[in-house]
Amino acid sequence: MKIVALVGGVGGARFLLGLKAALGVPGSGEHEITALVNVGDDIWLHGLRICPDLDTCMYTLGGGIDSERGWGRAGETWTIRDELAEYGAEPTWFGLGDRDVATHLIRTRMLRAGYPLSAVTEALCARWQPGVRLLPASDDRVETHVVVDDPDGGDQGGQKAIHFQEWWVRHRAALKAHRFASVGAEEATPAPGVLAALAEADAVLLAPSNPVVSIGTILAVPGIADALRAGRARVVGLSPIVGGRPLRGMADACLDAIGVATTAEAVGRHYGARGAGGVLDGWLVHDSDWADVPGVAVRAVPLLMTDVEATAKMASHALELAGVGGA
Ligand code: FO1
Repeated sequence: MKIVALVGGVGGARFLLGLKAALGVPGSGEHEITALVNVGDDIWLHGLRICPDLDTCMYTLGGGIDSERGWGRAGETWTIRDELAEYGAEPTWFGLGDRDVATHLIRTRMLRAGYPLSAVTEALCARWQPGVRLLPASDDRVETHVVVDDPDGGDQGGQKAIHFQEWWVRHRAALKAHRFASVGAEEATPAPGVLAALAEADAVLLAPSNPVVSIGTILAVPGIADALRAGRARVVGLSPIVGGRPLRGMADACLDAIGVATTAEAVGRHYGARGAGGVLDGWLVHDSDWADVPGVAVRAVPLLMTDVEATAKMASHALELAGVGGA
């Protein structure tokens, strides 16, 4: 079976661990997982190209992640970060770990040599062997920027656009977000292999990632949402909202900004039914929630990714709802 999953960072990576377990990947090779990974968080810092969601997936699946933080490397040291701070080299609010910097140096060197991000990711994954093909949603820059109240705007009520990472890491999403912009989306195309993977998929899953700045930003790449709708595979999403709250991160702040309530039902309706301009055929909500999403088959199952086994059960439920059966 060929399964495609749209994923963001921490939640998406954890989901992929469970999906691998549910399908016994890598194993006898009859199942193949391709992850379409969000690139909206990517940022140039200190001359290096940082790709948080690709790296979180690569490290998590390759066994190098710091599972406490959910990003960056286990056993990390911070000498470079501290030395940069000693020079007063801004920004100091984004911590680059020493081991992590090696990844960014390889990526930056390859990008500067003209390799597309998808080729860079493949080269980095040769070391980490994630067991899942990691594809950036696009090889083009499609960066998420957030329009916020300008903290220095005084009483003019000024607004300004800042990079998602500044909003997320420096301000902890505390600045009210008015809207999100996927800068570069108009000119972007899906990375090589993305449309083919969607065309050949037996099932497509939307991981329980942030619906706005992870799944939404993947669907903002021209051609990807249409490919989900045109594909023969059923599309099943898993709600990242449980009991009216996001399980991690600050999805509520993002949903507020686009006027979507922080409920499993509202997010399901936001993704929409395939037949009505949306992308969903099925929607999994946590067993304490319910959702009525017209045109979409809804199932309530446990959705807490407490460990790989629990996540594997979620993935199996999603695969069943997608009509390809569990493991
Ligand atoms: N998140 C933080 O809250 N603080 C950081 O200093 C930080 C550094 C960082 C470095 C590399 C990387 O790949 C991720 C990093 N993150 C950090 C997490 C990152 O902001 C998030 O993982 C995603 O962008 C949102 O999912």
